Amino acid sequence: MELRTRLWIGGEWVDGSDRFPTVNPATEEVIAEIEEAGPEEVDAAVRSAREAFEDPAWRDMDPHRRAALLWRLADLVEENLSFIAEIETRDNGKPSFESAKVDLPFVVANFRYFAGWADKLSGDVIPVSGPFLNYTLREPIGVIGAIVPWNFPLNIASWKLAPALACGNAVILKPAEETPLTALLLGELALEAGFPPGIVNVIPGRGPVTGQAMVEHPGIDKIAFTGSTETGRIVMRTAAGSLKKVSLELGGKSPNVVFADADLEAAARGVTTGIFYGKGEVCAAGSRLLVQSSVKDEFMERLTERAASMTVGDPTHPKTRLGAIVSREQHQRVLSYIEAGISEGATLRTGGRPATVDGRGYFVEATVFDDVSPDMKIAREEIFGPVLASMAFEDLDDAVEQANRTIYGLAAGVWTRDVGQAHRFARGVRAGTVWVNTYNRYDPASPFGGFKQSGFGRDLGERALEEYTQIKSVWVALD
Ligand code: TXE
Repeated sequence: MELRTRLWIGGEWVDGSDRFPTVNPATEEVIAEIEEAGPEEVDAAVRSAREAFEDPAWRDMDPHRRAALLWRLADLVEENLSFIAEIETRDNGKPSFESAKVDLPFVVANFRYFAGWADKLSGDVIPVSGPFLNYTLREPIGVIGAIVPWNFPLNIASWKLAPALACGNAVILKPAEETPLTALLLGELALEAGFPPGIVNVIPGRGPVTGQAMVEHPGIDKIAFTGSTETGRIVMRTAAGSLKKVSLELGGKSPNVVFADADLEAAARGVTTGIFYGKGEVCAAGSRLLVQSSVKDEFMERLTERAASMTVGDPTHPKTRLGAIVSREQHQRVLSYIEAGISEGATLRTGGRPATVDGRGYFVEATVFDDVSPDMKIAREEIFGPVLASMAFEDLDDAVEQANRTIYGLAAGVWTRDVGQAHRFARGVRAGTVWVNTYNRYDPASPFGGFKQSGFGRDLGERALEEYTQIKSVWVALD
């Protein structure tokens, strides 16, 4: 494979109407100039996807053949894994460990999981009144516009692509402008796997240009979006123009709750990875720590020690666990939140400063704030960086109340040895995923998505099939 920089439409590399640079955030060097899809190219991608979707070669393809293509795509990602992982790390700044050992293997597993669904989509036979047979067909929606963010570029792309293809749709994928490189490789691999040209199109571009044109385009039947809550609102508003379907996986401010009876060492480990994995650029990051007051001091000591030992490093080094923040802009944003934390009176336990490797790069130290109060910015807003806001709670009711004191509802973690307490917390917290004595667990089979302003619709698992199919009810008179 080689680096690609042009638009992938109808199984061909084509030029865009503009260009933008993609930068390696660890070195500040431009990796490549990328072609950008303007409204004209978006239109070309829609035509190509629509034609491919209507073509009997795809429409009438045996479902188990679709399964075989998805399985082949998984194999191709796996065969090229080290190259793709290297590109992901250069484009995003995440450690090679994460790209090669976690993110990309998940992509492979995800395509395999949804390959298994391709020939198992069925409708129902419904007992209705009168001499009628009523049954449902589960049909693809049509052309899916997948708009994905920069934190897990290929991973989240596969969350949309795999179920969309398993259900027989055509896809136009727009990667984030910060990280367009691996999505382009995926487009090429889809053709090699045997998907007809036009079934997978990849069109990089900036959100307000390419993304906006996609959401406005009447030829796209559904937008599957992952990104910020703010942009999610714009997407939903714009999609109303053509009444296209929308699913939104948005931001979070997820609580990680440590009870006094927890295995505190395991909890300290879990809270550390919960906030610092992926540099904290994780929608489900455990960015609000709630610790029961009786063990607060002891726990904060353990945690601070762990955080302080997480030094930033060259993302390509196999031992690095804290990489570079994705872009200069995001770097500034994270630092401004740290300033807000300090000026609003939180106690800075460790970190808090920008860092570089060999004098370059957009790094930030692993940062832990203590004595945070709920009205502070760092307790309320999604920072999307390696910054933890810690608070105390008294009992279960207080923990649930504080955990829910947010506009978001993506995920939550709870650490306790009391089984009843764990389940009561899981019931009480308003979040789409709850982790008990663990954090950041994902599996292609388990649904993921938000409550409240973290969005709606579910990625992954059987539930994702509902996002990419529509139900047709067929009535047959029997007399
Ligand atoms: O996100 P955007 P940004 C949060 C996080 C971060 C902040 C800003 O807090 O600091 O958002 O990041 C496309 N029409 N998250 O600005 O804008 C865009 O090109 C259509 C959380 O990068 O949401 C990209 O492909 N599309 C989040 C995608 O939306 C538009 C992940 C996400 O970018 C568009 C990322 C428009 N008008 C950021 N404007 C998570 N929950 O995982 C932008 N886009």
